Amino acid sequence: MSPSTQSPPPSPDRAGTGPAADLILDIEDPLPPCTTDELLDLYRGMLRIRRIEELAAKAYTRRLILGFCHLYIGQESVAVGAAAATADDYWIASYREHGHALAKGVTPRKVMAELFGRATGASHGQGGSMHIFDRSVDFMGGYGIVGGHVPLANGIAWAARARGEDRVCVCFFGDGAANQGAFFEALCLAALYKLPVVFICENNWYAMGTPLDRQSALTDMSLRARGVGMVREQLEGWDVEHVRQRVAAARQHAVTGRGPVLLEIITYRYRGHSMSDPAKYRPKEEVEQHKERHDPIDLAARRLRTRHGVTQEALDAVRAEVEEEAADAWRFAEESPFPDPATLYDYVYAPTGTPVGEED
Ligand SMILES: Cc1ncc(C[n+]2csc(CCOP(=O)(O)OP(=O)(O)O)c2C)c(N)n1
Ligand SMILES: [Mg+2]
Repeated sequence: MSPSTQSPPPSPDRAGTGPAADLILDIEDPLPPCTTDELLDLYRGMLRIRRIEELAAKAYTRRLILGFCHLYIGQESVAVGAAAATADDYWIASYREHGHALAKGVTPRKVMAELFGRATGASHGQGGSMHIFDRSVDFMGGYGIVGGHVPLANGIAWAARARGEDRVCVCFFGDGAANQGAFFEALCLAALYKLPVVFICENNWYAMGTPLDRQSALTDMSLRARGVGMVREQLEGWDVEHVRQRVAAARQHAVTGRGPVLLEIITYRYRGHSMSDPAKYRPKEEVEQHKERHDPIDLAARRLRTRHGVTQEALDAVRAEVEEEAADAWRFAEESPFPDPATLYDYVYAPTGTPVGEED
């Protein structure tokens, strides 16, 4: 490049000039298509989340689960597709995180026991539905403050890079969170420092009862990346294989030092915002139509039958396995003890002197 065509370095004189480039993720699908066994695994993973949450809803109405409870039903393809691309990475999520925890490998028993508030739960029964945490699979928690965990993803990614790990932090949040201040600040710094983060905005079109077009003048949430110079992509999330591919592409971008990526994945929740929301703000037909057209579990089952030649009997066998696993998780939770009240203040701060990475 000749000196005359080189752009001058940024300086105070030039501040604010020039349009921000729109950086679209330009990595093609990095993985070969799913084998039959891989797709069956994804199908199993999605069914597992759905059945465990259906049981959780039942337990909630029987008052075996108390407090808040936000179900992920309908969105399963996002967490399960992402897990297939980032199994060994760090994850962090919001309060709608039962599905993410299960997809990342927290066992159904530990998840259900946590929902029941029992000592055998992932967070010793002291976190509950919104605060499942399991360091053994690097599931760095669910968080209740909307957008509040997004800056934490930066810290996790910074630490991973400082330790020389070739790993990213995958950060899940909602469309509502993408309107929150901490989100903007975190995005800005992640792009500046080229942190290895894959930000996944799960756009389910609602923040509590408010549809996206009544929360934000901009409804393409991936465009939030543009203002901070971050790479972005928007995709539909019904097809678990497609999610797996695009998250793998985003991961490849982030882990090779090219900086973070904002993926906006369009999805839909079938239940109310939480167990106490009758969801009167949207017509029933909207939900029914969506299930009919885009249910991720039905879509995977259809593909397994038509493209992979899997029989209905084989799919039924997976369903039966998942059913037994969920029933076992309920039994385990119900039979487990409540935490000892003497442990009430445990796990709030890391014990003094605990080396980083060795906390409980
Ligand atoms: C800072 C903050 N403001 C408000 C709330 C109350 N609140 C809880 S969930 C929620 C909606 C968030 O919607 P979204 O980010 O789209 O996630 P979704 O529930 O759809 O998964 C709100 C406003 C909160 N928990 N924290
Ligand atoms: Mg939402």
